[in-house]
Amino acid sequence: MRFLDIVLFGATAVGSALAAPAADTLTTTSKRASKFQFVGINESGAEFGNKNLPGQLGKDYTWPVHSTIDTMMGKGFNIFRIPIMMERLIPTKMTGTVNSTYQQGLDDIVNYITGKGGYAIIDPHNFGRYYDQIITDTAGFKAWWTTTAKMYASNSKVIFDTNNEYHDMDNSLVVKLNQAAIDGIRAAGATSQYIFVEGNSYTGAWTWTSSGNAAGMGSLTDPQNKIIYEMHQYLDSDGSGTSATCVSSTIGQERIKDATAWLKSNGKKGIIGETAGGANSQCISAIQGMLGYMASNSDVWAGWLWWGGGPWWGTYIYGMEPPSGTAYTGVLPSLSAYI
Ligand SMILES: *[C@@H]1O[C@H](CO)[C@@H](O)[C@H](O)[C@H]1NC(C)=O
Ligand SMILES: CC(=O)N[C@H]1CO[C@H](CO)[C@H](O)[C@@H]1O
Repeated sequence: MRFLDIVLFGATAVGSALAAPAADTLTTTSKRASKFQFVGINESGAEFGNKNLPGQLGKDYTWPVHSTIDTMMGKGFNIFRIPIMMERLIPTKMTGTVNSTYQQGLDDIVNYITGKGGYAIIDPHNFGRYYDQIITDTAGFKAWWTTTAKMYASNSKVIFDTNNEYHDMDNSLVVKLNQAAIDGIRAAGATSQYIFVEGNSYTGAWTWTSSGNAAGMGSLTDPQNKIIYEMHQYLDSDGSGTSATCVSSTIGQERIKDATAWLKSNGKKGIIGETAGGANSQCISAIQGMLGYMASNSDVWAGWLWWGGGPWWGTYIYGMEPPSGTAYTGVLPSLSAYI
């Protein structure tokens, strides 16, 4: 999902911040029905209010809530993507030092998730920009990642996502930034973790070839060989994830065919890091079709994550926050076979 939506929801949904946490409690960890290694949710909050940097905790941004993690792990989810702002964690310059207020918030949610045996994805939700400028300083970007990865070097349940949805940049720059992140993470001594890389054009699966990502992204190298290609796929007409209407009941599987072929012919692993559709029968069929197709190609698809959970979404069309989020009540009950 793009900046505009985050700003919009960040501005309008703050009222619910004071609502009491969901009463759901974790009783047992559900048995996983699917073959996927990772099934999870994007947990928004810390990237909200991103026009206000650094911003204030509780006013401009918040952190995902522990009880939501409990509830969703109880339903079988095992991976949570935590969008953050690069500028909030390391302000002023990418080679700088961490802001301890923000770091404590990140540590708290990451350690909570991984302490329960889940995976936590650290997702700089920056679209390849730092203070709104396209990042061209690959050495600075590498330094940002070395500083960040050092904090989690000993936690193998952390996953590093180089950046959310690069777009409108040179494809070659996107490849260089991904490689710099990989190099920076490994240089920090973080050698056990998966690294999720993302492509240009909002890392869309449906445009993986036409955008040019297919031409260059395959050349990324990791001495630990733990790269997973994170692609995003929404099922509305322009693929932007802004409508509750899906193109057709078969659009999900159609849109990831090309990327599936690329993963197979290049011997790579992929994950759908963001997907969603409206709470209606056409979208539910489209999502089921896509996840079923991924399950039958689980040699290359490691899993999927819904967009999105988090305490401030309110009545958002794709809201996956318990107990009353639109997708939590209207879509999730139809997805149990794919978790
Ligand atoms: C650190 O972050 C907090 C909010 O997370 C902010 O209030 C504070 O101004 C920041 N400090 C610096 C030096 O950026
Ligand atoms: C829709 C959306 O924003 N999904 C995010 C999941 O992580 C994020 C979300 O902010 C990236 O954009 C994706 O947009």
